[in-house]
Amino acid sequence: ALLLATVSLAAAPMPRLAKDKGGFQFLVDDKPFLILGIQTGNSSGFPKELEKTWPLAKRIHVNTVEIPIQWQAVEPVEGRFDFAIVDGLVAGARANGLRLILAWFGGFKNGAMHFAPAWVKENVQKYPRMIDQTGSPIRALATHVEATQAADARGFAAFMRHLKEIDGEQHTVIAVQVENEAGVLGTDRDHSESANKLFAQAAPAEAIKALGKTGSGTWNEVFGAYGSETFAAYYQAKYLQRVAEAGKREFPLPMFLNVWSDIQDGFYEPGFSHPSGGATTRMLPLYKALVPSIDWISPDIYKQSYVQYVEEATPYSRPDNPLLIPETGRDLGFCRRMFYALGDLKGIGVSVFGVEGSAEGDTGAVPENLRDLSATYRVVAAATPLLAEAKKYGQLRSFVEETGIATLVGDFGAYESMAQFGPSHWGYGGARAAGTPKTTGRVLIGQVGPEEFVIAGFDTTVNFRPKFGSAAPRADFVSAEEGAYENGVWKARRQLSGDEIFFGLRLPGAGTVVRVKLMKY
Ligand code: N0T
Repeated sequence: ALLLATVSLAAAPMPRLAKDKGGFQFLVDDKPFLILGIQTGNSSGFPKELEKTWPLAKRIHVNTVEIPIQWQAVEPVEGRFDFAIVDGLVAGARANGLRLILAWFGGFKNGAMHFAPAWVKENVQKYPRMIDQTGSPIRALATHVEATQAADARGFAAFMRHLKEIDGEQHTVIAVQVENEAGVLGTDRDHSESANKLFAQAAPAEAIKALGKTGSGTWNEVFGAYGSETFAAYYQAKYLQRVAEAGKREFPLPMFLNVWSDIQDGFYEPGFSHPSGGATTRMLPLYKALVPSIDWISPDIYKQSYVQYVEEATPYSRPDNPLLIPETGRDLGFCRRMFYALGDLKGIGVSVFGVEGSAEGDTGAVPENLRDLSATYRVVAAATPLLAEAKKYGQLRSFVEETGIATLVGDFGAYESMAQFGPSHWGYGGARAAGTPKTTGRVLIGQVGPEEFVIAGFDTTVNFRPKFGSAAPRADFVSAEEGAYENGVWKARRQLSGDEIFFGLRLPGAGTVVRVKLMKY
């Protein structure tokens, strides 16, 4: 018992999800952790490639780097593993105080199979490809084939076993992505002889139930126009569960799937507008039922329109699924949209794809094209423990400027907030916000007590008033403390008064975090 106690003291607690009133928290070292990430390019998962990326990541206030692990690189010969790459990546992250999410690029990578080892690619008898509607093989592995499932699962299990050996105590790696944007591009489903046989059979009861259907019959009979896609999703989900389960048995880190979703400018053609068989918004209920070893399912979001961004993100924020966006863009628009993800949509993190190229010709400064991202991550990181508090309290809200939207009102129990973007101008009824020149306004407001709030954002003026019906006619700031969390400790920089609060609390363009106490009178 004594020995056990010593061991458990030495080991850091497992990263894990916890749930409270306002949604999920992702806990790392038992503390709320917002994933402020970057994801490296598909072929950058080699220690030498990332030497310049680590310092860049730190400079732009990233806390987590997501990196692909290529199946073909770690199992070049069947059954012979070489994890030197993984060791090098973990060492690189540790030396720079960063966390990792490693992505197992196994048999599925955006509807294709380029990361499978040569011994899989070349042995089409043993590891057959899917067949398209015209009868031609395509560059995706058939999901229902036992040998393929077993090979991918064995590779992933070996990877997780190795991770446990090198990182089971320290947890530099905080989560693992299983495959990448699984599904098939180029066909609605596998049309091989063996797949056609399965497709002609009755659809399994668990699929029918998960998608809220009743009755029985073939896939087409039960799911109509969605028959092929549902079939593809069912066998893809089974494949992914097999792989995830094998890895989880070795080392139960949080695991997730990422999705190329079906929100594609109104086009809907499974296998063409999006990979068929992935955990799209329509197939999500099926996946939630079929992949118990997966802790959450995540959309990759590259939408320029905030309406589509929110449309794509919202289905993945559910009582049984925390929102993480493992791939998104870096520019100001995406830095604004992140505020929807981290506030109203209760997200546990975001990760920007493919910025490591910005480290080329590194001068030690923040590259121009990463300025907005760097500022955004700095401000959100400085507020993280308070944002977590607000989530516990059940009140964390997003207020984001959009073209034509310069004022937003929020409901916080006894108080109402008003966020205004840009200078005011006079119109009927008084001062109105005019919007900022580059649409930079964005703020997270979290309530951490009846009269206490955290406010983190950019280019916004924030006011409060008592909610309609309150006995007190006015609200005011009792205090407004600007500061930042450093290593979990709030460091106040100054009290904001006078011009900084007279017309409302002013958050500058550079961004800041303020703790305020209010009163009604
Ligand atoms: C992503 C990335 C990477 C008609 C693309 C996005 C990453 C993969 N796929 O750079 O390859 O590994 O997950 C798919 C975006 C679909 C947009 C479709 C527009």
